Order: sequence, then structure tokens, then C-alpha cells
Amino acid sequence: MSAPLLTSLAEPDGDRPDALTVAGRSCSREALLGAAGAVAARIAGAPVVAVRATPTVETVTAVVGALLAGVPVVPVPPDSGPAERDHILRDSKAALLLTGPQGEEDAGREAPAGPAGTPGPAGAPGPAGARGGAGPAAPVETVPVDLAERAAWTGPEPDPKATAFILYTSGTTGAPKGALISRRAVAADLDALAEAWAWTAEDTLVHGLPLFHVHGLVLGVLGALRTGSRLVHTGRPTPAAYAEAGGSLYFGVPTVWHRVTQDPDAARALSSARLLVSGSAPLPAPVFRDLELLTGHRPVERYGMTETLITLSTRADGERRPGYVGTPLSGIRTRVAAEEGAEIGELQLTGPTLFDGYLGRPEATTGSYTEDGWFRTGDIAAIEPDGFHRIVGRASTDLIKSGGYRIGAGEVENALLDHPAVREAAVVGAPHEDLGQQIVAYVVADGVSEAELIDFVAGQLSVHKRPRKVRFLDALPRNAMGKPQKKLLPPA
Ligand code: MCA
Ligand code: AMP
Repeated sequence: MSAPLLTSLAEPDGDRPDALTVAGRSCSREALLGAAGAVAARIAGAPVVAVRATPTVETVTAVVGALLAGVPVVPVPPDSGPAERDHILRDSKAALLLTGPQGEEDAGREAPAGPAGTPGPAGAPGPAGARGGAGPAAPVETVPVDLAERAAWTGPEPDPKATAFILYTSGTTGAPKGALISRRAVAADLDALAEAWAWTAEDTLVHGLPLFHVHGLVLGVLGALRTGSRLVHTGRPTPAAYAEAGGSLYFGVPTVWHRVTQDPDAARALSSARLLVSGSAPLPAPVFRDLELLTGHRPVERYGMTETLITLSTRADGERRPGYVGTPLSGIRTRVAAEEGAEIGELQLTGPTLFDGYLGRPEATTGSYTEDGWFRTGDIAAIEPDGFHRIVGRASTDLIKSGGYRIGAGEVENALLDHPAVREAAVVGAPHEDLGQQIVAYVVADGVSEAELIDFVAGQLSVHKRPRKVRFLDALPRNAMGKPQKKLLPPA
């Protein structure tokens, strides 16, 4: 039985003024607990709460407040356009949206919501990027988080089986689905990672990853709060900010580590760290080697998914091999479903860190498990005789990983088809040195430019889901059945 999720928050040395720093603003654990207690008091009893996940102390306070009160948190990417944002709010049925200070929010690109307490017009729920637009804005009451408010939260510890997070994540087609992540799954994962990485209260964790995904939010915020380590969130994950932060433990996606290797001075400043950790996408072997040359560290690589949290990793006290994601974390079992005689196949998992299904989508949940109850990752892997795992690729080319973000080709295609000038669209992930894959859109369209279409998608969905390139074709290659043949598209 693991300890309550936020155990270390109430520890006696909680008055250290820089326990938590986000984008240059610091606070103590005591102050965080007090302000989060005030949030908890305001939202207690709500079935679910959305948080506009800017990289700010307010976001951390909002998330901690909701977790104290036992209210499931739905992080909303701060740059999400109306289609994506409305889908997340409607699908999760979040009636409250916790945000930073009101003035800051007004400067953002958030779609206008109804005045506090007055639900907006009820529109037909439509998936993000569904042809025909998303309809009127989702009805939601905006609740600004005030860091000056304080309250001692005295409510009971929520049930470990209760949902901590509803994390929206893309599939190959359609709108993102809400993955239900329990409190005990988060606790089990963070404890397993702390063990594998020898992560303790002596560490200072540094990263600048977005606070709406597992990597930046679950590992990067709750991990620090649970282990008791200091946290420096750099706002953006730039090499210069990482170098300046002087941490012992660093998290990054491969794009971040690639950029660090392109900035040798920044890279050398990381020599004094204890551990550099890469995840969310494959770390290219050349980046691994350059990091070792410049920093003296062989990075730890770990593998995970929104639905499973982190399940495989190399260890602080073990071998770190380029191209390998190590061995299962404590409690995780893996197998490779390979065809007779083959060594590679789909990676399947069981263990305490797995999600509780997709919100309101029982068929998708059932479809993500094998008949004998193992989770199907959709990743193709091999397991070496010494137990080290290698991720070879993904089973479907319609799930793209760009800059560590998971993006469904179908969601971007639907967003493009919402543009009146676009008649057909096919989206692929093309290999890219810095982003791993970049989104390339092939369209049949008249009277619209590449830049207009890129801005259109960036405006409807999150900015990172925009195509980086658009190719105009007279027709998409199709088979005899009329199905688009992405393999026959011309090179990007
Ligand atoms: C550019 N911008 C635009 C447009 N073009 N804005 C609007 N419309 C446009 N057409 C602006 C953006 O707003 C942004 O501004 C700037 O240009 C750069 O945007 P972006 O594309 O985000 O930058 P990038 O440099 O390509 O980003 C690289 C990155 C990012 C920083 C590495 O990809 C990133 O943060 N990745 C992390 C993803 C992650 O955490 N994944 C974890 C998933 P401004 O700069 O002002 O904002 S969890 C997971 O995978 C599992 C569980 C696991 O294993 O971890
Ligand atoms: P997400 O749901 O955003 O968490 O993305 C999960 C996907 O990221 C996995 O299914 C993998 O395809 C990919 N991924 C995460 N970590 C790694 C890694 N270390 N190596 C290769 N792929 C990874």
C-alpha cells in the first residue's frame, strides 16, 4: 500500500522559499499547500475540474488543490484553439475552468466563455476537428486561482482508486480521448521511478515541459512533490534555461536533448548534474553520444504512454545503452506479441500504473486490451536476452510523434477538411532531425496558401498540431476501393 499521493507537501521543512519555481516565480511548500487548500475549498464536491495548464505557479496550485479535494483534473493545453478546447471541456463535462490571474488570461488566446456562473448556449457536442466546426463555446465557469488566498484543507484523503487526471490523448482517427488515471496509478509510477532513478529530496529537478501531459505534469510536478525534491520549471525547455538552473536531475524530450547538443556551452553546464533523463519519443543514438561527449553523462532513457504512465527505464545504478529503454519498472510485466519465429512484435503490458479506460468510450477501452487482459501499446518492440527493451516503431503510421507530442493524423486531417477550400487531406509524420517526425499535410485545395492552412490548424487545435509543411496535389493516391494510400504519397 503506497503513501497518500501528496505526502511530502506537509513535511516540516516546508518553509524553504524556493521549493518550487515556475518560469521565474518561486514559493515554499507551505505557501503552495495554503493556496492549494483555498482552491480545494472552492471546488470541493465538483465532479471534475479543468485547468488551463499554462507553465505557472497557478497551474501547480490548481492541480494540487484539485488533488487535495479529490476532484479529477482535466488539463487543457493553454494554446488550444476553440475546436480542441471545446471538445475537451464538453467530453469531460468540466463545468469549472481554473486559470491564472484574470488579466493574464485575457491576454491569452482562450475562447470567450459565458460569464461566471452562467452557462453559455448549449451547442450540439461535436468532436474537435469534426467536419462542420465545433459549434458554440462549451459552457464553463472560469475560476481564477489567487496565490494570496490561504486555507487549511482538512478533508479526508481521497480513495486511491479515485481518478486523479483525465488526460486527453490522440488516437489514429477522430477527436482525442480522455484517459482516466487513478491516484494509485500515479503513486505507484512515481515510487517506481524514484527507485529506478534514486530520486530523493536531495535532488533539484529541472525541466520546462508542458504541464498538460504525463511527462511535464505527472512526473515533472507530482514527482517532485512526492519525492520532496526541489523543482525548477524553466517555462520553456531551452538549453540556456536548463544550463542556468543548476539542477541535479533533468527531464527532456529528445527534441530538447537534440537542441542541448547544438549548444555546447549549455550542454557542458549540465556536467554537474546527477542524471539526465529522456523520454516521450525515441532518443536518436547520435544525440545520446553527443550528450555523453559534452556532458559526461550517458542519459537514462525511459518509455511510457499516457494510458500506462512510465513502464520501462534504464536505471541510475545500471547500464544505459543507446537505442534501449531498459527494463520494466517495479510491478510492470511486459511481453512481445511476435508472430511465430519473429523477434519483434507489439509490446503489451500489465501492472499497477495502467489507466482505468477512456472516459465514456467502453469500446475503445476494450479494444486497447487483449482478451487475456494485457494492454496493447501499439508500439513494436524487441526484448533482448538480458531483458533490455528496444522500441522499434509504431504499428500505425497514423499516430505521429513530433517534438514528443502525440498527434493523430485523423484529427489534423479533420481540422484541414473544416477549411472551406480543402477538398481532400492526408497527414503523415515525416522523419525530422530535430522533431523526430514533422507533420506534413497533403491536400487537394484551391485558392488557399500553405501559410493559411498552417495557421488555420494552429488556430483550431493546439499550435503543436499544425502541419509544418503543406503539399498541394491534384488528387490523393487511392486504391480500387477509393481508400487513400499514404504509402504512395510523394516525398515531403
Ligand atoms: C509558430 N508558432 C505559432 C505558429 N507557428 N503560433 C500560432 N500559429 C502558428 N502558425 C509559435 C508557437 O506559438 C510558439 O510560440 C513558437 O511558435 C514555437 O512553437 P512550437 O511549435 O511549440 O515550438 P517548437 O520549438 O517546435 O517546440 C519544441 C518543443 C515542444 C519545445 C520541444 O515540442 C515541446 O514542448 N515538446 C514536449 C512535448 C511533451 O511534453 N510530450 C510529453 C507527452 P512561443 O514560443 O511564444 O510559445 S507524455 C508522453 O509522451 C509519455 C507519457 C512519455 O513517455 O513521456
Ligand atoms: P503519449 O501518449 O503522448 O504518452 O505517447 C506515448 C507514445 O510515445 C508511446 O506509445 C511511444 O510510441 C512513444 N514513446 C514514449 N517514450 C518513448 C521512448 N523512450 N522511445 C520510443 N518511443 C517512446
